[in-house]
Amino acid sequence: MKNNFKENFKDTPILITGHVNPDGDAIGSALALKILLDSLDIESTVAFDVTGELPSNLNHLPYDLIGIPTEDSYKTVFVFDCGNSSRLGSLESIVLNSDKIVVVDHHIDPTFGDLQIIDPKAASTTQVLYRVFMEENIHITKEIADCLMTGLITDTGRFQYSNTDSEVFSIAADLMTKGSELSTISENIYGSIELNALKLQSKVIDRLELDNELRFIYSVVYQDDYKKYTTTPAETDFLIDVVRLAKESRIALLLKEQTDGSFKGSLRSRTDFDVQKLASFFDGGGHKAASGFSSELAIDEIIFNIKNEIRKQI
Ligand SMILES: [Mn+2]
Repeated sequence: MKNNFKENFKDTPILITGHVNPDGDAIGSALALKILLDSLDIESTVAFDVTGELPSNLNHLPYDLIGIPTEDSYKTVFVFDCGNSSRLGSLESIVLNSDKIVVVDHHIDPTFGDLQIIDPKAASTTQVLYRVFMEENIHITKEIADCLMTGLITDTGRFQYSNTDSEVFSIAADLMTKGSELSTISENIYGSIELNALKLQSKVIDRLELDNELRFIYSVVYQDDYKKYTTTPAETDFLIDVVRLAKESRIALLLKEQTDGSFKGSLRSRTDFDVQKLASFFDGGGHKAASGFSSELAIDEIIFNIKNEIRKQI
């Protein structure tokens, strides 16, 4: 992977972004680059399309470095963790109108970008970015290490998903050597859930439906739930991990109703079953073990289609 990454820092202003409602991997990679560019006195803006607030369990990251785009187009755009430009949301046109797009990712075949630095086998985008930094002899400070570590932790489910290989541990070990506080970050991400969101978990468990034959389990969060429990979608990302706990299941789905009545689905696999294929039925994407999609269908229709697609795979 010889890409002279630093060459792309020359043409400013620079925009740094990632997928809508960014997760730890997208925010972690974006802020790692932002910290680096700041240290080099290179002008850049980090921005995302976010519905509501950024998740509080990632607020160990320097959220204050995130801004809003001030231009209609940029000389250079860095896009992280985003396999399809439509996943940029409201920033899509700014990105596509910009002179040069550099995509750093671990999704399969990103459909856009002038320069693609991609490894679909990598566990996280921060892993891909870490390799680039190492190749280019970029000094990884403690702050950068914490950002890279965050993506590594969240995309491997705390080093538990099947994408956790020895390189992941080598990188994590090196980031710790550079000062990254693994346990503090993990505690914030997984051990600090808003009480109201935690109470909503009981509702999600109540609604669990298991298909024994397909070993498929799912549950739903409605817009009304956020009101009733005084919480927000950003605080409830952990709920899919509750759904996927059921021993009887191998495929887990959590549907979250959106403000317009459509649904966002999060899929997880507990075996080598490929949930990306299920997500792609709805034009969604992600990875073998964790994928997502959006749909305007009713819940019954979504479930009917998912079950059909599962049957095709087994
Ligand atoms: Mn990712």
